[in-house]
Amino acid sequence: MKTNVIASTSPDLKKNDLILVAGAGGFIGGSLVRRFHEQGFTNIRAVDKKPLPQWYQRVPGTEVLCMDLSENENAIRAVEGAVEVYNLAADMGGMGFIERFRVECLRSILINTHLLEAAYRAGTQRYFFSSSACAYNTTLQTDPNVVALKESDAYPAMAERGYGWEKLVSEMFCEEYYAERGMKTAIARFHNVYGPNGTWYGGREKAPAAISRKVIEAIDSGSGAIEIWGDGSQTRSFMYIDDCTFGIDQITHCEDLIATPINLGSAELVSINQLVSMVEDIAGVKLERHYKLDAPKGVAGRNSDNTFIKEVLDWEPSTTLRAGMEKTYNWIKSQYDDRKAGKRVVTEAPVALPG
Ligand code: NAD
Ligand code: GDC
Repeated sequence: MKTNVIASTSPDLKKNDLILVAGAGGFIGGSLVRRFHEQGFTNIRAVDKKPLPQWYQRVPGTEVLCMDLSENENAIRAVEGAVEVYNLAADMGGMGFIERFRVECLRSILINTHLLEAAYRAGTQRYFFSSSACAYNTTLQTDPNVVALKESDAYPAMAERGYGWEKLVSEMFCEEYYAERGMKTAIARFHNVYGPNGTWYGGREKAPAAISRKVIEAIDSGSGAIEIWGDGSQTRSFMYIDDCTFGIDQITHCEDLIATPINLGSAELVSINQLVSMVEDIAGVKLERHYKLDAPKGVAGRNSDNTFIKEVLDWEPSTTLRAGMEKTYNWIKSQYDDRKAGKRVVTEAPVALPG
């Protein structure tokens, strides 16, 4: 089985074909733009609603547009001439965000709805949509000793409130644009993606970055303690960013996966307590653990069943959590130190308070 072969897998594309990446100012979108740039693609349009200073990465030689893609006329402008469209734009974050901003998460449906129609009318040849494991039936995720989720576990549906349902309905849009109109769409259900150049503070961060930052803060402040949401028994798998961008490329260009939702996630299951121990080991410290039981916890357990992706692509995400967390922790530590020294860091878009 191929593991982490970072090679060009976009056979259909000419190097000067226009690729649109929506959400390019964010974590995965920015990394995807960088991947295409490194593969030698010369015509990349990077779009995000955030002002440029808040973009996590800015890749040289790309066209940059700052616009709100929930506005239809902006979506039409964004897809002009695009041969491929990758939609990674959404108002999202870790559990601290999606449990409190469900309306904002649901409103992301406007982005995909407008982009799909605009891409269809523009004659786009491939359209990728970033779905989520939050689309899966939550009644199957009530035990930390979870059975890994396979693609058919999304139905009968009982998705994560707000965010998960938006993903499920947007998946349906992608399926029907192919079934009824023949537009080749691709759908990946990401399982908790982490790595450098992502959100690490401000409220949208997910557990890998949050725990890394909290360990760094504990060391810096000398507090000797860390606050953990829940009782730490919750289990997850965490996928390293390079596996994610490679998987997006593979899935989008696989004829057997057109309009077919597929897991894109690691199968390495860990508890949050084990994640904390791993970060402590990387940092060379042992901390007192304070459990905040009323904090956002999401599901009790979640893992990716990679049977289907191995069968179709002969590949699965395989960067070990330890290897990925060492890179992630070190990057966040450098960001933390830079911010403390008053230097520019990856800035977090302020979380819009409701009302
Ligand atoms: P992110 O927040 O870092 O990036 C999303 C980007 O979309 C942000 O920069 C944001 O400004 C932009 N955006 C939001 N609304 C917009 C709008 N109306 N117009 C234009 N841009 C807009 O998130 P990410 O982690 O990079 O996630 C990318 C995609 O993958 C999202 O669709 C997310 O739901 C999905 N996903 C991510 C994960 C993960 O663990 N990171 C897991 C499952 C699914
Ligand atoms: O936020 P998250 O990474 O999202 O939380 C994972 C687990 O880590 C939760 O049980 C949470 O309570 C626990 N946790 C412990 N301490 C902390 O300080 C902390 N911060 C955070 N954030 N979590 C902590 C995610 C969604 C994404 C995406 C992925 C798809 O849910 O937030 O939008 O859809 O799922 O897999 P998680 O994994 O619950």
